[in-house]
Amino acid sequence: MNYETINTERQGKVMLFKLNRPEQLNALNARLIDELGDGLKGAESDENISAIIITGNDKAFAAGADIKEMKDKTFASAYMENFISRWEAITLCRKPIIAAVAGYALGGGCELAMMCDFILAAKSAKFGQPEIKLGIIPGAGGTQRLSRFVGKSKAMEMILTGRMMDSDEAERCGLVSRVIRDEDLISEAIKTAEEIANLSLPSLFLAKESVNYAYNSSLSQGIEYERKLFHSTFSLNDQKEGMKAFIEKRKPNFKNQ
Ligand code: DAK
Repeated sequence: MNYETINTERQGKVMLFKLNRPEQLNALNARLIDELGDGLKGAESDENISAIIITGNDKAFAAGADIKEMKDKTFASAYMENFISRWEAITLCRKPIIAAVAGYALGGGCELAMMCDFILAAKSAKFGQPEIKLGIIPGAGGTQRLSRFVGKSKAMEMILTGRMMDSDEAERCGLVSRVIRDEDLISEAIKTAEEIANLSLPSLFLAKESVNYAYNSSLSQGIEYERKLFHSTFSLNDQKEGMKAFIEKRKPNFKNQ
């Protein structure tokens, strides 16, 4: 895959997308979002890929949507071009996606990280929704996802003041799953992605679908939905293989069936 604003790297069953607009702190312009969406669609349909990583560079995961590109938009142009739809490829991807964040993850950058399945943060990571300082509000899920991650009080404070939080605060409040030394971020993300990629892909799809359902349902609906998905796992050959391997004290050899 040859793109201008992202680099791709394949490691076994893991596909890594590295945002690549370093002079603009990886500001997310339309081209980058389109290329990332296209890359994700390719990874989704590639049966040799089972897990995905999105990362940036040492200084920035992404410092937000590209302000220079956005500044002259009008209500009509934003509304008519359906500005948000480009971002949907990220949330539609069924394969597990890890955000590996070092440096700034601001505005759309923080929203992009939150669209992934979980966030591994380098010690240097800084998260924020500073849109209010530009006279706008978050527009790619920030008010909704940040509140669900960190609760109303902290989300309100972050969104109403635009202040950033560091990686330790982000871990304390549940925005990120782990904080890792900067120099180990990518190797740790790849190791984690490889562990996931060696599991049964249909089970991973079901697990991801079930967790995501928790954000769109009441507890009782979610429990009911999970139970149905759980029952369906017994139709997989991978379930037979996983349990047989446990009893035979060997590693399972999942075939994604
Ligand atoms: N857009 C464009 N360029 C950016 C940028 C951005 N978001 N962030 C940084 N840059 C550029 C700077 O302009 C500068 O370029 P030159 O001026 O040298 O050409 C270069 O990157 C380096 O930045 P600085 O010189 O500012 O670097 P510092 O280390 O001094 O400061 C900083 C780093 C991250 C604190 C600072 O750059 C900063 O405050 N950046 C802006 C952060 C921000 O406000 N982010 C939120 C943007 S609004 C939607 C989807 C998404 C969104 C909305 C709707 N839909 C689909 C509906 C999202 C909106 C946003 O994200």
